[in-house]
Amino acid sequence: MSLLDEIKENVIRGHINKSSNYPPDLNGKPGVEELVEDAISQNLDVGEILHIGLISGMEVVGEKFSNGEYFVPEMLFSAKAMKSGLKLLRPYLIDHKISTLGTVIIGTVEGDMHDIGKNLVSMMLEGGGFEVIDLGVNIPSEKFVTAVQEHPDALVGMSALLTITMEKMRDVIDTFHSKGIENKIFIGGAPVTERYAEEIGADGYAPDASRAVRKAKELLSIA
Ligand code: B1M
Repeated sequence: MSLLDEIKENVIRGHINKSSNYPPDLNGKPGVEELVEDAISQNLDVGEILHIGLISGMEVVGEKFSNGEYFVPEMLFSAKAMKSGLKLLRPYLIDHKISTLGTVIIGTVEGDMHDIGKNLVSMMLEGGGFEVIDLGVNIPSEKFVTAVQEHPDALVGMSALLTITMEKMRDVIDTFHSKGIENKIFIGGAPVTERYAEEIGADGYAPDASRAVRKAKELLSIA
């Protein structure tokens, strides 16, 4: 099995590191943390570690949850394992720039606790030269309003992973309109589409983290 396949397998199994005793049969064996460290020290491409190792592992976790093979605890272990790998990739995804292209306020909408994709978008935006104000998860409209009042020139990014919480994006946009706030807004997350973005009056949509950087530049008219 290749190192990238091993990373993927350990995300699927939710095995964080050697000292993690979940799942019991992998106790004492290298987990996502050690395997990502190995991949980095072997100079494997960071994009491949991210997409072929970590993200594709998470896709399998989603399928297993959908077909009833996994429940929330298994998803949680996989999320922790994935985060431990992402933490190690962070310095490679962020190339510290001296001046910033602009500020992006980002958050996962109210009722939604998913933050892995949002964190990845934040990292890629930082790597792309933006200052990122990450509000976190479960962010109600009022918090987005307060944040734009503190950063009047900021672009706003919203993430949602649940079909029920994506409707909160509409609420934030409606709140902005009712208060006369004109900051541009872009959205993303697994259930979100370009069409939905148009329907709720968002200024943009990006399907993944790298295209989020392109969209942010486009919305701020940065070549
Ligand atoms: Co949840 N969950 N989850 N979950 N979870 C999904 C989303 C689900 C699709 C699983 C499934 O059924 N197959 C399903 C949603 C179904 C639906 O609504 N259509 C689901 C469910 C049902 C739930 C619960 C309701 C389960 C329950 O309690 N019964 C519950 C809800 C909790 C809540 O939020 N209130 C729940 C809980 C959890 C955990 C806490 C266990 C955990 C999250 C941990 C965490 O984030 N800290 C979790 C996980 C891990 C998942 C899956 C398996 C993986 C999500 C993920 O991290 N993907 C997910 C299944 C799946 O997506 N395959 C699932 C990897 C990540 C890199 O991708 O987040 O899509 P993603 O981000 C991408 C793009 O979407 C995009 O760029 C990112 C990088 O390329 N993107 C943006 C994201 N935000 C963007 C913003 C942008 C632009 C692009 O601009 C601003």
